[in-house]
Amino acid sequence: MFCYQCQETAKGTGCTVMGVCGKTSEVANLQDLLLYTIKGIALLNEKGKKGNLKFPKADYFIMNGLFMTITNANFDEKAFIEEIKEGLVLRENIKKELLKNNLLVDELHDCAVWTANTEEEIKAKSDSVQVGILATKNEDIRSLRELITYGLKGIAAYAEHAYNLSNINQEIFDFVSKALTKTLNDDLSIDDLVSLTLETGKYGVDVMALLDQANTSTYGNPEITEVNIGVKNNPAILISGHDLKDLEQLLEQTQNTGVDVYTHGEMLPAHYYPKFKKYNNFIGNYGNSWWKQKEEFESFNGPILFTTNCIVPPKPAHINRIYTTGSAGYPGCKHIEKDSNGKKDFTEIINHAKKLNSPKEIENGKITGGFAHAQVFALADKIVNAIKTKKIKKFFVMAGCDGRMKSREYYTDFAKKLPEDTIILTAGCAKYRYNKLNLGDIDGIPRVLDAGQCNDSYSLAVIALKLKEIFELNDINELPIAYNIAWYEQKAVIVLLALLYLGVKNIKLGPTLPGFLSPNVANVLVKNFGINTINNIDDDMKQLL
Ligand code: FS2
Ligand code: SF4
Repeated sequence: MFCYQCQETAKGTGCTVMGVCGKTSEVANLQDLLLYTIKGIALLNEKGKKGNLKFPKADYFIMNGLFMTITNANFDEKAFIEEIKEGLVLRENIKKELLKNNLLVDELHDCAVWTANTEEEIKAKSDSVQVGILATKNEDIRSLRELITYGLKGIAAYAEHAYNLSNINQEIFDFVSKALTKTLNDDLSIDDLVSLTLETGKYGVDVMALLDQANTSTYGNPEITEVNIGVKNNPAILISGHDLKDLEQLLEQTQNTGVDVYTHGEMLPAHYYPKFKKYNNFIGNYGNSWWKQKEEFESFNGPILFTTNCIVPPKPAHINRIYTTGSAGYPGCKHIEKDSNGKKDFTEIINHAKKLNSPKEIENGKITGGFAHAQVFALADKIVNAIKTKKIKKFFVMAGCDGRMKSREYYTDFAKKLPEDTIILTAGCAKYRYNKLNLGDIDGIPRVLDAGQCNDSYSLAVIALKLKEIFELNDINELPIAYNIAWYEQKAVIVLLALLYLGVKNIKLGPTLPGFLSPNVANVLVKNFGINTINNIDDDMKQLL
């Protein structure tokens, strides 16, 4: 195996024996082979375009498969083998269509022709260097290909949540296939790949806008909300991950069952949506960000439903009360599939909850959030006034991911040390580093404004663009906004590329720069965009203030 797609990659260079995340080398190789198979399907999709042939099943397969390979989403060897088998069948069906239309004339790349009849053959293929990251020998080309691929994984994740709410943008699907096909093309220069990277950022903005539209048109615009972090006495289910449609179905099915529902990790922002407030058994948020789940699942007592990443390999004793759905998976944990209408039956989890103890309280009180674009626009006069009267000197976008590395304590300390005339704009699970610090408010505006999940970083960009318009500035970088972003997995990669596409400069990215950036590619990012990483709090604060 060789994997360097996340921030915790071994020694900052690559996991080679086993993932720091807990992924086995077998699963890592199968993920590579799934990606390879996906590229073959994308390539055929591209051929179809020449004859105006569309393959919606291929678009869905590519999206879902990419999502499955995101860090901490799926650890289940069997799920990957099944997915690859399905991909091979789909690929051959597409070929038949292309042949009928005389669109299959050139010789195809191995990723579109390789085949296997047994699991052993699939595993043997997954083991070969040819399907892995290191098959690309030039380290700069490899770095850019992977940067683009990770951005596409982020796009796929967000597109899938939107898809589950019946919001689809065909242009995004088309771009994903085009970009995947280009990562196979040995004729592309570094410059070509750099522009493809920026184009990926453009589709990052588009997909986050699509998901924002899907979420807000279905569940209303997030509004200021106090979320309970204590517990009640009923048995309960904990729902984690990012998929709001799954949450909605769970809330519907738990009505009048005596079973409560709590959010974990990135599901916290669901409480900010008006539509979810009508459910009396939707009690609050339990615990903190993803990496604290082992202890928090212990004290929660009830079953846990993962709708997406981030899964930490569970204690054996917890496996039977962990359920997965969608792109998520873990060996031994029951996976709940959707039916042909997108319906999921959570009866088994609800009945399971009834037999278990209610959650043990680990915190109490409330946390405040719900500052996505519409809510912030509603407060615009107040905010603009506070900026004009210098009560707010600067905004710090501290969005992105949290992680278990000790070095991430930097973010809590940085937040604590920020002057009192500054505001933190946050989104994603990075927020757990400072959303319980009680940093106070400025004229009633809380000093930590949480827009939502990692994809709601889009809201932060919309807010910045609005402020640029109000203050009649020419450049988004003239605003009193500094960016100190924490990354962990590939959704943060697409958020970063989206910000670069929007012209944001001098982003601090930490706690370390990605291991997949070769020195030359890192230099391109430093030279053109001023990207830099964290150093120590005092120097960084000086620089950003
Ligand atoms: Fe946090 Fe993990 Fe949101 Fe990432 S819960 S690092 O998936 O996408 O953020
Ligand atoms: Fe290593 Fe991260 Fe890849 Fe897991 S996802 S194998 S921790 S680089």
